[in-house]
Amino acid sequence: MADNGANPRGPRCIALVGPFQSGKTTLLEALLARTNAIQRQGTVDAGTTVGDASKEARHHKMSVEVTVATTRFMGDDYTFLDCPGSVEFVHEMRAALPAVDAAVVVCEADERKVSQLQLVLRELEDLKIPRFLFLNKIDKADRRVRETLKLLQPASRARLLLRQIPIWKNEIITGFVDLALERAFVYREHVPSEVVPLDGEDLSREKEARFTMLETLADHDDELMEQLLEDIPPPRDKVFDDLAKEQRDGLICPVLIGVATRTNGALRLLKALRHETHGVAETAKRLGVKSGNDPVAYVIKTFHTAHGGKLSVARVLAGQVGDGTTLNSPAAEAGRVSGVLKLVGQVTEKRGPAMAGETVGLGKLDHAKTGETLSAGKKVHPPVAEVAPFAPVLALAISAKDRKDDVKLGLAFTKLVDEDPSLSVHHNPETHEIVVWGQGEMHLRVATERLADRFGVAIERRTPSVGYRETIRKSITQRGRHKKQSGGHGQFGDVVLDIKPLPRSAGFAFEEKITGGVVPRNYIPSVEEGVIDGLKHGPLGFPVVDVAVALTDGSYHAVDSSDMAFRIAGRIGVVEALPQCSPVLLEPIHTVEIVCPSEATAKINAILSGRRGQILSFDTREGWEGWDVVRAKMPESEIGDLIIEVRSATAGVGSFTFKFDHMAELTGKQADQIVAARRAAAAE
Ligand SMILES: Nc1nc2c(ncn2[C@@H]2O[C@H](COP(=O)(O)OP(=O)(O)OP(=O)(O)O)[C@@H](O)[C@H]2O)c(=O)[nH]1
Ligand SMILES: [Mg+2]
Repeated sequence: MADNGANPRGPRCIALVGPFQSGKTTLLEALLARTNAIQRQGTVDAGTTVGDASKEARHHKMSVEVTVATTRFMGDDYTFLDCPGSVEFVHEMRAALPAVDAAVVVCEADERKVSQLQLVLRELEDLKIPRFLFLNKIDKADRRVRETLKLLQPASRARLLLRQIPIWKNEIITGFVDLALERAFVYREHVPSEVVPLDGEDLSREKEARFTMLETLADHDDELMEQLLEDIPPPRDKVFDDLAKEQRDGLICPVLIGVATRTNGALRLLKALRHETHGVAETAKRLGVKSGNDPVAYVIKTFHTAHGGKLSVARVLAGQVGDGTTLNSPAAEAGRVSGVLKLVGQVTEKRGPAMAGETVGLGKLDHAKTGETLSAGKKVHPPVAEVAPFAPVLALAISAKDRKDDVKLGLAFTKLVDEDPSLSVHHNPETHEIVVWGQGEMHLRVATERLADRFGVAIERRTPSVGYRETIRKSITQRGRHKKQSGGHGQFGDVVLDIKPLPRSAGFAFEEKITGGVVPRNYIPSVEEGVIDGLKHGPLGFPVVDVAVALTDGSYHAVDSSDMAFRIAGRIGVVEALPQCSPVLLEPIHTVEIVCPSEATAKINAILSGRRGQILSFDTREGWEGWDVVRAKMPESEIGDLIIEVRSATAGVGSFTFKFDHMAELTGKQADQIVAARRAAAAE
């Protein structure tokens, strides 16, 4: 296995994924430094990394979007996609994954992050993407790597296979032994590790660990098993072949170790990627793309640049994409490529056409969307992947500080949602609020920061209104009379209304029982309009629902009656009647379905009960070992910030979906507070 020479696999696209803050962005920096794409390795803490270059990411010292960087290593191009680890930005990762050849899952020896690791590994397992585990931060390790692996194993369906073991000196890890190569290395800061003789205690530990590794490989290779049983040392190439094959078949996940901040382990990782990951041909096959001349590309991410133009990061899966190529999506024409760019974070460089396997920036594809498959053949290529964003869990009401920015705000939102489909924006016509839905507090905060930073719109944020309603519990007969004599023409309308409650969710019904023309036919629709006017704001301050109103009697005046007069009379009748009908508040109740690791289920139940939730059931989550699903009915007002508590009870991995179920009466102190708050707001 020569390290140099021609490599038929060509450009690779590799995702860096893993739990929150495990060191992905730092590892990208290390890989770029090691391959000389950058002069010096920056740090996240100093804000000098290639990744996380946006103002928002720097400010929060976390990744909030995918960073794309292409570098060259031993004659091949590698494009790394550094994905955010926070569950609130998981959509970025999910959209990026389908087109990659392999993933490096960066993790730490931290039991609180095992569930997050499981979520990430599941995505990769489901998509059948070969993966390495990079056990980072081993400079801080205080337990043996083998124990760490035991801790992490439940997160992975594939066997975690230790490829490297650390060399300890005085309780500090000073280097590692590569078990496949059978070579020992001593770490040196920011320069490649030095090969040292493998002897003494390290050698006996190596022998033992290597045997364990080979045994695991032999589980799926009879020939190797025989060799082990007969004590024949297997050829090194065979071991490498087995490693690569079993990883590709999803049977094992090799584990490498390192310290991203010091570039330790970066070179070995690069070599593993070089030798053991396949190129675009295999990836295209997995995605059902036939090789050929017709271009097919997958959009990893699309965004609006500071200069206003659109840039789409795409991996070419077949054919060639150059300046002027017209690309279509299954939905519509995406546009004509104007500019093909090499990307290293925010630094871009114009380049020639991109061949199959390359990951590049494509300019001016005005209609391209994140996660879309673009093609230029006679027939539009079907989507290679469908990436539906998770349902949003947290909402924020937003308005422009200055009303004259309303239009600008609308346009900015269109762009933000275009870039990030896990964000959605709704207009509430009843409250005139713009409500933004997202994946959590930080997600929404970053969205609002972008509005200010990138689009220059200053905004105000509020908790969105809950959709309260009110209804009545008693029937009444009420007269509504409107009479005005001012100068010439007067106004006269007079109606008698029977008002009664209807069953829940029956809405509103209007009936007329006029006999003898006491209210002329042509005025009756106006009476109904007036009634509807009167129901818009009930005595408690909310729209009134589930009532039936019948017009039973009334009178008119030949000259002074008019549509307007009868409309006003209808409204007066209702407004005067409702306070006497024992009005009651209605609140929306939703069915909520929470998924969480089983050890958090008791906490989740407590959270739900504390929020007036009525638990309906809890079960094991199908297909998810060690997870539960809890169903409950819960008031909308309690769902508002539920995600914050659910996340803190589940180390960030719990989530929920909800659906409107019914309206329920709310009385007592809580109802009084809501009504008082409504009155105070109306008086402002
Ligand atoms: N001690 C030590 N710290 C590290 C190492 N790698 C990263 N860190 C630190 O861990 C923190 C998080 O690093 P990042 O590279 O931002 O982690 P990330 O995985 O990209 O974070 P997200 O993208 O927000 O999930 C920073 O303070 C890094 O300096 C390492 O190998 N050893
Ligand atoms: Mg990061």
